[in-house]
Formats: sequence, C-alpha cells, structure tokens
Amino acid sequence: MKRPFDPSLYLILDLALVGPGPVDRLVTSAMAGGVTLVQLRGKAVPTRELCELGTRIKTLLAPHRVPLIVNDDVAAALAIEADGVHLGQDDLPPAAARRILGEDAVIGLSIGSPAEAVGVDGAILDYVSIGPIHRTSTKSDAGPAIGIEGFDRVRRLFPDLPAVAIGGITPDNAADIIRAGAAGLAVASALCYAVEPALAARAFRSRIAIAARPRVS
Ligand code: TZP
Repeated sequence: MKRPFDPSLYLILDLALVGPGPVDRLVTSAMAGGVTLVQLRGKAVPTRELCELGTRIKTLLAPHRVPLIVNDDVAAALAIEADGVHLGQDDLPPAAARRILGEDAVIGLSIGSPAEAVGVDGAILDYVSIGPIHRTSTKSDAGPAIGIEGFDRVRRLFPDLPAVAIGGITPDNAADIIRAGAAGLAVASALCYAVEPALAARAFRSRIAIAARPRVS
C-alpha cells in the first residue's frame, strides 16, 4: 500500500544551509510548528554521513508520522529506509527508482517548465515539484523564476498529481501559491534559517489555512 504523505508544508532540510550542528533542533522545532514532510538534501555531504544523519532524523520524525524523503540519492533512501526519494531531471529515472524502492515508496520529481515535463510518466510519480516560483539563492542552477503562471502551466500537465511549489517561498507569498492550486509548499531557507523554526512553520500554516478558506464576496 502507498505510504501516506501530506506535502502541505514540506521542509527542505538543506544541509548546506544548516550545517551538521543544529539539525535535530531544527527538525523538532519545525515539526512542532506544523511541517508535514521532510526532505534531506545534502548535495556535498558524503553518503555515509548522509545515511547516519538520515537515520537519526527518521527516528525523530517517526513518532509524529512525518515521512522522510531523500533528495537525489536512491541508494541512501534505501539504506535509511526513508519513505521515498525526490528526483531531479538528471537523477535516476523515476521508473528505475520505482523498481528499486518499490510500489509503496513516495517518489517526487522536479519539473521547471513544460519542456521538462515531456516524456514524464505521471503514473510512476506521487507528486511533482514545480519551480523555482520566485528567485532563490539556495539552488544556484535552479533557473529563472517561473512565477505563479509558470507554476500553473506545469501543474495542468499533471492533473492527477499533487503539485508542490518550490523556490523563494515565504509566509508572505504562500497564500497566493496555495490559491493557484499548490498542494504543498516546499521551503528551504525560510525554515532552515529561522531562529525559531516552529514560529516560522506556524506562520506558513496560518497562511495556508487562510488561503484554503472559501472567499466571501
Ligand atoms: N529546487 C528548486 S528551487 C530550490 C530547489 C531545491 C531551492 C528552494 O529553496 P528556498 O530557500 O526555499 O528558495
């Protein structure tokens, strides 16, 4: 059976932003504030270190039923017994990741434009992550910001999948993105750099709740 996951507030735990020290506190605090999904992103971190850290984070998340997704690295996801993997355009193809991780794993794919969606079989995926919506300095090769319109163009190509928005997302722009049809917000710097991640996560949650309310005219 497919593992349940809620992408509504998706913490990108980017180790380049937080360093190895305060990771446990950040994760615990962000979860207390309402983060529903965590991605471990450690582009420059040796695999063994990533696996040790991932195993520790999984132990923190498990009692709260918050799933852990590993960025890019299918072998690390398997070693950590993570709930899934998030793939970029140059990573292992989703079908191969599915064969390795199994039917119940959560598999997401980054898509930045309709061109990148060509040939993508949505049936293999559990969600798509679309962006960068706004300018970001977290990912140097993220490409230009595509805005809400760009998000919408890609989202419509995958009507059966939850569309997660990513890139430069803050509490101030969150509501507009949710109203544009995002099933979730993937956030790195606004949570990883927060002095009190719980407060930052709560600010996102309140904007998500406001955006989800029906508008009264
Ligand atoms: N993919 C597209 S933009 C991005 C990634 C990983 C970075 C998101 O980070 P931030 O700090 O929330 O803009």
